[in-house]
Amino acid sequence: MQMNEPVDVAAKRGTCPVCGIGCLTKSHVKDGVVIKVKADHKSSMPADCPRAGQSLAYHNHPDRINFPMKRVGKRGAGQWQRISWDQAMDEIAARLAAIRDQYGPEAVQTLGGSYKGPGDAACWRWSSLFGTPNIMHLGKTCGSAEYNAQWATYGEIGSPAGRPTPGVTKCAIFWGYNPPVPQGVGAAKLIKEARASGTKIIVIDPRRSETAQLADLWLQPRPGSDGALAYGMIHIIISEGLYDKEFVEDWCLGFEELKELVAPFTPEKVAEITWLSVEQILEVARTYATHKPGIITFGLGTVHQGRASNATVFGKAYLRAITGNLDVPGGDLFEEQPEHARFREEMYWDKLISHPLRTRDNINAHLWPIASVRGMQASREAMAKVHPLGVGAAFYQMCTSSTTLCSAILEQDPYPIKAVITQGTNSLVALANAKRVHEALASDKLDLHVVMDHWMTPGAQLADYVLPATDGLERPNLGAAGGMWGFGNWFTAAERTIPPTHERHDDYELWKDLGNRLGQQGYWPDTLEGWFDRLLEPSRLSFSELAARPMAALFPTPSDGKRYEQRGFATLSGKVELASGLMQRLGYPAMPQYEEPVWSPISQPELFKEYPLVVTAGAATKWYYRSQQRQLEQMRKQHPYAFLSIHPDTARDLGIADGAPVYVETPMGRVRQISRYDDALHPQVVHADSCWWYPEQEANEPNLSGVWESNFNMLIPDSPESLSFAGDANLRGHICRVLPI
Ligand SMILES: Nc1nc2c(c(=O)[nH]1)N[C@H]1C(S)=C(S)[C@@H](COP(=O)(O)OP(=O)(O)OC[C@H]3O[C@@H](n4cnc5c(=O)[nH]c(N)nc54)[C@H](O)[C@@H]3O)O[C@H]1N2
Ligand SMILES: Nc1nc2c(c(=O)[nH]1)N[C@H]1C(S)=C(S)[C@@H](COP(=O)(O)OP(=O)(O)OC[C@H]3O[C@@H](n4cnc5c(=O)[nH]c(N)nc54)[C@H](O)[C@@H]3O)O[C@H]1N2
Ligand code: SF4
Ligand SMILES: [Mo]
Repeated sequence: MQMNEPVDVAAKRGTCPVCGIGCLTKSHVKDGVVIKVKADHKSSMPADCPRAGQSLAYHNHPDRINFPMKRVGKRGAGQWQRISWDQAMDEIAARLAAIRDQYGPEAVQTLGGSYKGPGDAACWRWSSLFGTPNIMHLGKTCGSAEYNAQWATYGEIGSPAGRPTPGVTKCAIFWGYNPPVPQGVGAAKLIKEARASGTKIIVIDPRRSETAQLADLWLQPRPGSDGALAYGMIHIIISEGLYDKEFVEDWCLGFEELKELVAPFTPEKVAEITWLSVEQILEVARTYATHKPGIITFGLGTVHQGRASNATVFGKAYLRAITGNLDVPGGDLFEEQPEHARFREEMYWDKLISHPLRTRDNINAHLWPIASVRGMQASREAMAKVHPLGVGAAFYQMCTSSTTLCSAILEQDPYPIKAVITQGTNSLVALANAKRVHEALASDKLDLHVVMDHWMTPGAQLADYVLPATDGLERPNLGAAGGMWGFGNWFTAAERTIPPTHERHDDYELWKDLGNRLGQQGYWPDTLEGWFDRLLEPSRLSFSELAARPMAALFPTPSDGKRYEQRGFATLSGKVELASGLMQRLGYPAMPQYEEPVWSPISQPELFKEYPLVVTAGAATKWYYRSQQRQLEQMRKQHPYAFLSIHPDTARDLGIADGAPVYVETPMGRVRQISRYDDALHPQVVHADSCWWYPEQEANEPNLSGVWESNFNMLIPDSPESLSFAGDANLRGHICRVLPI
């Protein structure tokens, strides 16, 4: 022990408060105050996370919201009155009851964004019991289309974390996915280890990402054109006879239709669409098909392309299937149902939703039936043959999109949304067409808007009530996003490091307290720990028993794969449905045609003359978790502004110096960012940081913490035709122009 270390401190386990990943920590607590936080090295997440050192800065920051507040002036005027939790809960519950009685329970929408811990699952539980199918969570912001495509094709999802097995996996395609940023140095190490063991590492990404820097083969497609590449690869694999004939024969339906679908996608044609070379396209197809087993990862880059994602995500699913890579060790091994916890049971929507007033499906159902209660039920029926609960897909896909949320508020189309409860969404910053989101949230047509957060976001400025949430240090956690979202099968557990400070409450308590005032008595254990006990019942461990283990985690039973040989695939036919019966039943084509994004060089050739660059926006950055942590000085020092990365030749032609302010413009307007030269980009492609706002600026209307200054999402369309078949926004891959200021 060092001489100057306080003697009465004890290292306590807990959860890192900085982002929703919720890594385990060890903290020193003195007199009830946390004085030092370190990573718990037994945790699966890294001590190397660049944000982790900021735990205390985050927890103690003077701008944190610490007390419930009620709006007393006009929406957005910044006039607040401090009230008690009881008053807030009584008033909010009374207003929700009135809205439910007048408009039906569907008129209440709950919003959650990126993964934030146990609040999300508590929110869905509440929504089910209240009777509203209108929830939004990372199923939309992180792109549900990719999982839906897999569920519609083979009923399960393969290696969602995208981790190659060194020595076994022969080829790994990181497609629109950059694990060293979201998963840290551990992921980079694994990729290097796999490569050293002989795995071919392939990266498909317009940027020279951290993963691209580790690759054997790196392809830089034009943002938004990945669907053409996928169909081109299938074309090559079929025409060169490189597919797994036996697996296709025995297990796949719709192979002839697939052949026909991809026939036009010759290497030459694909090269023209994607700005790749014919040689690259041939090489990626042949390498993947001849190095087995192989994986193709999930990726935000491929699922944030709106309607262009349809061919991309189905194309990825077809590739995994026709090469025989489904459910094989080292390939796309299927995740098993979570055996330790009963999240899926919690998400058994049509059992829970029993409110007599509820008569309508969610607000998307008329546009994107896959993302509806009807779609969820059809999908679950298909899965039921394989999984007794059969709800894996079901829950995640049922999620409204911001496009219809705005129409429901502003135009009552297809029916009114009158209340929005936002818990951990920075809605004006993270959602597409931010101006329309603003119009909806500022509208008098919205009767009630509640925001629970750690900070006063631009969206919170428009709320009627703002509520303070606990962070990781102050609340217990039953971790691992996968588990809490109803798929994935490992859980970590950590007790609170200290009791909640000020008047911060667990997100869980919001739902419990509203629920108990709205007829849900008996459904809500008194504490979050109590709810965790209930959830963990299948494991026969209590939450505190799990948290007290030397390794406070539950892992899945390892699988040898090929479980389909006994039980079939979790589809309507029990086979891999290249032509999807589920999609057809819901009114979609059985296979999606390739489509360009709404504003692309090919879909808008005339406009492309005026907007001659293509922009992809929002790759995850090291220092921030989406819109978060802009308040923290250390982060801002490292990444002070929204950067626009641009090829130096292109920049110089435009008279833009490295580090100079620029405007990025799409047909919807312009934002200001700071140029950053990147000679690894294609000269006609730029990357814009997304989710930017300036918490240090004036918080009230009209400034709203600088949300209109650099926020690329106000330049992104949200029209129904721009979105994926699941209603996911077209966040990346638009034509744009860049101008010096
Ligand atoms: N153009 C473009 N737009 C994008 C993206 C992109 O790549 N490009 N990425 C998209 C993706 S993948 C996502 S997930 C979304 C993210 O969208 P959001 O989820 O809206 O954004 P976040 O920044 O993750 O967090 C939102 C809020 O949650 C609050 N918060 C953090 N922890 C807690 C908690 O424990 N409790 C409560 N109540 N609040 C908490 C934060 O303070 C923050 O205000 O953005 C999407 N938007
Ligand atoms: N440090 C950190 N970690 C995070 C987050 C964070 O913001 N910061 N966000 C969290 C969240 S909410 C999520 S959803 C996950 C996301 O984790 P990832 O899936 O890795 O998401 P991104 O980095 O947004 O996008 C992955 C890659 O897609 C590329 N890309 C962009 N456009 C295209 C395209 O048109 N085609 C192709 N093929 N690729 C393209 C980007 O350049 C980027 O390198 O990470 C989580 N972890
Ligand atoms: S900031 Fe997020 S990823 Fe980093 S250690 Fe904390 S919880 Fe983990
Ligand atoms: Mo996300």
